[in-house]
Amino acid sequence: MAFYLRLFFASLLAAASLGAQTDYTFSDGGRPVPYRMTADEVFSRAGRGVRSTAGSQEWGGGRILKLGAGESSRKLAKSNWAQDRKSLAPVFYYTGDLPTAGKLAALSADARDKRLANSRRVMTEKLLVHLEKSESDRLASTQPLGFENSLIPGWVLVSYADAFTALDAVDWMTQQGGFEFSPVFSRTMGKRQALSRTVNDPLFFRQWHLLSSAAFNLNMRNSWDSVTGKNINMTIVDDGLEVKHEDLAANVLPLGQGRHANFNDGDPNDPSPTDPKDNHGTNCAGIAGAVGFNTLGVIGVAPEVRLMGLRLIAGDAPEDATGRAMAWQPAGLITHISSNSWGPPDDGESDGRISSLQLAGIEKGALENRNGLGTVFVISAGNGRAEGDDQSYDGFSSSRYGIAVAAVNRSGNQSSYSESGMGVAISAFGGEFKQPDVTWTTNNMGAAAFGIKQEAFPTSEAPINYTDSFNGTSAAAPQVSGAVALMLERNPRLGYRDVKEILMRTGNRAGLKGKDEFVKNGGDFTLSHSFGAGVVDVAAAVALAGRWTNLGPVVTAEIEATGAQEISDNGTLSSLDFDFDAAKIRVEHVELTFTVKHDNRGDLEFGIISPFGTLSVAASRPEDDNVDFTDYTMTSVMSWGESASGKWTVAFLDGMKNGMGGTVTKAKLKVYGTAQ
Ligand SMILES: [Ca+2]
Ligand SMILES: [Ca+2]
Ligand SMILES: [Ca+2]
Repeated sequence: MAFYLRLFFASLLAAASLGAQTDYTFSDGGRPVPYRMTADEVFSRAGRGVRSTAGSQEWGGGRILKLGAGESSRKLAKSNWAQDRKSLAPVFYYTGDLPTAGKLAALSADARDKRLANSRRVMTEKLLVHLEKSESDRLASTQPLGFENSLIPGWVLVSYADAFTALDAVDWMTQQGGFEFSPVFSRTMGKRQALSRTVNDPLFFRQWHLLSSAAFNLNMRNSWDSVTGKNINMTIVDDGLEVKHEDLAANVLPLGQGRHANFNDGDPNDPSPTDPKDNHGTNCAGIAGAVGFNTLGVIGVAPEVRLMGLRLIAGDAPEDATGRAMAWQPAGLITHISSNSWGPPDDGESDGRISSLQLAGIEKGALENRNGLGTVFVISAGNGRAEGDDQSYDGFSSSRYGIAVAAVNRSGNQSSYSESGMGVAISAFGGEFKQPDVTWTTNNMGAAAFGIKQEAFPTSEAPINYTDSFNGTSAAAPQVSGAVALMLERNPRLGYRDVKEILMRTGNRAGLKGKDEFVKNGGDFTLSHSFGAGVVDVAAAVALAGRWTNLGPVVTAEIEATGAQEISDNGTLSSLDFDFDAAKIRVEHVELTFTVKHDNRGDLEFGIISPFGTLSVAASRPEDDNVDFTDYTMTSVMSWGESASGKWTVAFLDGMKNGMGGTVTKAKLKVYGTAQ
């Protein structure tokens, strides 16, 4: 017996010298259970008498403190007064839930923390011992305070002054031999509700676009259990960002470090609105990234995303400033997402062309930012449907570097204002004009902003600092921006085109009703000019992001037609054929660039027919009585996934008999995609 004990101590010492860990097998009511004690960690319930240490973290009702090299929790406990020692406890791990050290080291930091937290057991001041109460004097030398019967016959609960005194008893009984016992541990338990992160933001239940109980919603499901937009940076390009907002501030990157910009009036480094009526940016920011789980206000789709404010559209926006805002990526930081709820006028008569500086900014952002993976540009598709506008005429949202977002209302209808177009990629919830078919979000702080909102929306029920009156493709785009933040947290290696394709692959068409039908194209995408691929399905997009293989590099093919082609005033279709037989390309974007001479260009509609037969349409715009389109580009996503090889046809139609026809003097078709 003596020989055995000596061996036991030798192995104990060896274990202790290897990373301050000791393995035990306790008898838990008769069942052997393996544990490992870590001497370099200590649990502190109150934090009294123990300094805070780097690497410490919350666990259960207290904190796990990490000790320095050469320190041990036993020594630390003994150096504390008895009263303070009561708040401390030894830390064990249930080794049945621990992977090997190698596997543990290979996990991401978050995954490792979760594994450790779930297998962690903290000693209480009690031991469960196989003993009759009448035998209690056998433990006299361990200085127990009391004995009580446990729920297991023949086993008693022995209590000590504190958990470390109980640990001394553990060591004494181990050395003595002949005892069956186990410490009584504390552990954490998983909550079994469907969403294990409890959303405690009081206005959450009004945010119908997030609620699984709503007829139409973003299908968040359990996404927030694993992704919240952590470490993802998003610019809100708008009329300002209330950086001090009670429900945004924790997600806003600090001022004074070159992260924010103000291209309008006021401090050039502070994007806060200078006029309380400039609340649009603050509204958008809350939809994408209001702070979640803080018992305050609302919750964003990405409740831990980091926000940068770029104040650009509160006044007139210089083209170079617009370009800079698009390309924005402060030194030492990655700009993952650029959220844009604005664009050319939706009056149905503007040609929607954007400046080359703006385009260059987007191009730089998409091709160079994020170490070449590209900032993901999310852009509202436009609110001009009632004015006869069509998204195809919007050079910003239809840019091949952006993702155009259309709006759906509470009933699954295309919002009355939301434009259709050949570049619409995806949809989210913009609602309509009255409660309850509007969205809840953050508003500028204070009485002045509250008064402005109440005057505009007398039926508003939102408290000060919030609004229940936000709508439009402006509300839809930041929902997608938030979804993209969750996707990029799941898989930060996605390129900007990968994000767009994943959203389009996972869009939810169920029950949507719009001006345009859903049509299955030759690339197995079912798309509509009203909705693109449908409403964002957050859970599906995040899941697909996690198992995605990036698209290959972009390849292109282009053909320019020669000669002029008349467009008659009598409603006869004019068409041009383009022979792409040699193009071995899987299509993503198709650009049509043309010059048309016409005295009333709103008479015109345009069509692109792919070799598969998929039709992309830019509808005529009755209110556009302007003259000519000059070197003008439209972009379609409707043939995404198709093969470019074969005959493409571009059709021009003047369906308005008013004595004015026109001439096409230039037409070029360019296909972007990957090599087949
Ligand atoms: Ca909140
Ligand atoms: Ca428009
Ligand atoms: Ca005409």
